Amino acid sequence: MWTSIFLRRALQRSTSAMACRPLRVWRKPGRAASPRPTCLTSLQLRGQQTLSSASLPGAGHSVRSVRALREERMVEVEWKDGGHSLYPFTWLRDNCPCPLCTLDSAQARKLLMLELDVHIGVDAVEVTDDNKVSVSWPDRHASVFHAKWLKKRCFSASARRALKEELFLNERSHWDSTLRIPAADYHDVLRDDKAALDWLSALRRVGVVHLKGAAAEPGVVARLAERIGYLRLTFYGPTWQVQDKPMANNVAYTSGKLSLHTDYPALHAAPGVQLLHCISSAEEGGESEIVDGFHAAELLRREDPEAFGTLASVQVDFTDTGTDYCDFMLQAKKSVIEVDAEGRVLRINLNNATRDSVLDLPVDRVQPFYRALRAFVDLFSRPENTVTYGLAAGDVLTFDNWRLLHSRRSYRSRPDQPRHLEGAYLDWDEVMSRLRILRQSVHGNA
Ligand code: OGA
Ligand code: NM2
Ligand code: ZN
Ligand code: ZN
Repeated sequence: MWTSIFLRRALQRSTSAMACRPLRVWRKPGRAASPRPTCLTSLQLRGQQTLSSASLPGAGHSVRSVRALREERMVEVEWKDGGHSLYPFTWLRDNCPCPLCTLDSAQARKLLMLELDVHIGVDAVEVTDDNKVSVSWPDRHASVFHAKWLKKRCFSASARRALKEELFLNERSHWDSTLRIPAADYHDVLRDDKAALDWLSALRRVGVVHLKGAAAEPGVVARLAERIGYLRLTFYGPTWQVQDKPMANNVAYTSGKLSLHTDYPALHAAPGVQLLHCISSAEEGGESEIVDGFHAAELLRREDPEAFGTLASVQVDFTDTGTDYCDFMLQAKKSVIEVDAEGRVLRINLNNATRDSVLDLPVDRVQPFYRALRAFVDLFSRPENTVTYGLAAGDVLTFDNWRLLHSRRSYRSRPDQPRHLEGAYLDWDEVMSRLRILRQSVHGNA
């Protein structure tokens, strides 16, 4: 409730300079406090400064002063570099780093929600001699926060945006047929942290990296998965062999053409990352194309918003039945273009081979669905959007299976040496985890 009062007051103040008045300020007994009169306009301005200063890497995180804003129930930190940040009392209490509240060995909260007073007040705040922020609570508990820790968690919009990007690296560079696929050496990424960091950073940002120089024998994708963490087991086994197989349990295990697809939409949680290692190439054919599905989806959104809307909303059934690692009978429902709550494209799900004949739509929505799907396929298949490449023995294509579509031309194997790729999947959580650890070890703590 106080929040709404705070906001209402803030709004009132912001509409009239005359409404500016000092906020009630807590003063530490015995120390000459230096409360400046504050009004919403300055609060807003300070918020802005905070955001920009807090979001700049390397910006100072030394505390000039702290005070408790009792009415707003927040601690205000003034930074030496000029910015200010606000921290709600409840949030500070919730995140007390003391050994009673935090299990240091797990870096996890011990404090239970049932133990947290969500209307807590503050007795006193001060800057310690070693530039930390100390908060004394009414129940005699005390919390001491590192300035750097606080600054990173500043609640301003730009600081939150910067931290979100640091944690999740969601910024992508979209591409078309002019892409030159980033390349790295297989042995370098295994032995060198900087090379591994560059590999995974490009995998995240661009969505595809070509690793070269691996041996032309099985085991390479498993070794790469181990370098990251662990691979994602599916019904096709821990790693899987793409070969022309009799009685193939998947169209990929023939010598036929595979149209542009993402792998495994029949799983609700489709694998995030795919590794494809060429052990033996075809005598003829077998080349691949890739497409940036995020780029294609944005083009569709612009060129054919109706088709985009249909593909973002219709839940398409996917199915996969057979026996491999063990027997399976999968069903999943997902949209071809998956978007988040803000409408940003998260994932592309499309494999024409496993798209089910079951179509959960009112009959008059069927034809519009096909029209939309065909519009998307036509768009991403345009030569200006596709990149063609051929894998040679020892090459590994690593790519974002939530983002890229990939294809294969039909092929003919050498009589004595069948075409053979070995593949493996990983999930983005594990890949991002390794990326963060590598960033920390290569660039120091982030
Ligand atoms: C697959 C696949 C590509 C190829 O197995 O899903 O896309 O070149 N294979 O065989
Ligand atoms: N394989 C290559 O969605 C799919 O069926 C993609 C998966 C067989 C593991 C192919
Ligand atoms: Zn504590
Ligand atoms: Zn595939």
